[in-house]
Amino acid sequence: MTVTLDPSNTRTLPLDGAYIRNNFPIFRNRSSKNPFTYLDSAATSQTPQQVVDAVETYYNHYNANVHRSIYAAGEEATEAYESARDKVSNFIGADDSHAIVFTRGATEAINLVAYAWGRNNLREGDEILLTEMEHHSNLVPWQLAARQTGAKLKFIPFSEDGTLENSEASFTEKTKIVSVIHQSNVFGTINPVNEIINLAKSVGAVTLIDAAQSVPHLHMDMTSLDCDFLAFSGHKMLGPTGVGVLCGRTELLEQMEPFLAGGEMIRTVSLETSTWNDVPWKFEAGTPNIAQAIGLGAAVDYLSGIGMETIHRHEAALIKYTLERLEGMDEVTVYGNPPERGGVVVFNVEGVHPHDLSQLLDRDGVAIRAGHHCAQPIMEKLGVSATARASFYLYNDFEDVNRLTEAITSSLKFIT
Ligand code: C6P
Repeated sequence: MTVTLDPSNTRTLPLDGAYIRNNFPIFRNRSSKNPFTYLDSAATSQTPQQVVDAVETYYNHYNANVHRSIYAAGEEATEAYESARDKVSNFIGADDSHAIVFTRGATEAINLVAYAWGRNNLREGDEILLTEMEHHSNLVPWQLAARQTGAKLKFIPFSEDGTLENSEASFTEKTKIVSVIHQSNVFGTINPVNEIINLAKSVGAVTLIDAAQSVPHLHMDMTSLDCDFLAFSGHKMLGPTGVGVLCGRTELLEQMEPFLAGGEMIRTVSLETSTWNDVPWKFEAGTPNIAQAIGLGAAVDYLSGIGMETIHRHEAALIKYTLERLEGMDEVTVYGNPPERGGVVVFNVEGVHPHDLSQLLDRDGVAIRAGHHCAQPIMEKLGVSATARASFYLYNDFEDVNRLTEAITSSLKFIT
């Protein structure tokens, strides 16, 4: 693959963003006066033609329900749906001890555990250990579980640089579940989850990793990570919206009561009672998001074809360059400076509200996120109500960073 040089020709990127963008129809379709500079992949990534084709092929050639249709199209649909499950499992290095449950997204995957595991395993006085940098999706479900069971929430704090503080003291014999964000959607911090999982194991706690921002960007190996649950979303890793994954330890999933109930998740039903299907189908009530799961399978093929380590190195080079450019601008404040980070940066520009900044940048074709990033407790600790955020993926390059900083400069001129 060709490489992209930065404007001063001193650095190269592992991937050629322009070449990769050719696979993504949106970059052709949206370019007008300015190229579409998409810097919001942490919210939702763009979709390559290969994923669109997989979804279209399902609808055009074998659209039928799964697991219940005894005719060729239905069997093809079941085969493609189950093959997507195998692809996802291989992609994250899961072995037989872990099962892949398709959900609507990371949010639903975490709610599934908080509800179906929490309801039967948490008691008054137990501790649920989270960090202060959780996305609302890994905070609010645990607030509900605590309210329902009498368990207590505890938090590992983070410091000014956006890294977790020494967490050892937070683990006690009362800790029953440790649920932590792997890569922060605000600071980009890659948290030391191996260390956290080991500490959790030492007190006999169950572990959940919110991998919504890490599975799309890092090489993941469930066998060595060895957490009990891992949650992530398809739409942040080139897949369609409406599909996500809970990878769970089979033994725990078998012990858990169902989350949603209805068709497909049962083995037998009488008027009075029911028995449950095997894991993972016990947790997939009703008709699943078939096309979306098949699309996720195609996304995983695409990412594997490029290589997760290459993608991570690409984003590391981009974020390094971005930080140099932003830190050179007097009006810009960057929040956090974690040594281990992914391709995400949050910042504010003096005198410009992040929402206004986002709108002004949009005039130059630059799409960033502005707001609290579904992490209001982080904003509160930083003492701001909102920030701007730029996030990168494999289709970005140095030109995108230049367009971001140039657009910030023109916004400042526009405001003053
Ligand atoms: N963060 C962001 O712009 P869903 O919405 O279920 O696909 O993912 C929820 C979620 C869970 N955990 C983390 C760490 C996340 O970053 C997200 C989604 C997006 O930061 C949308 S708010």
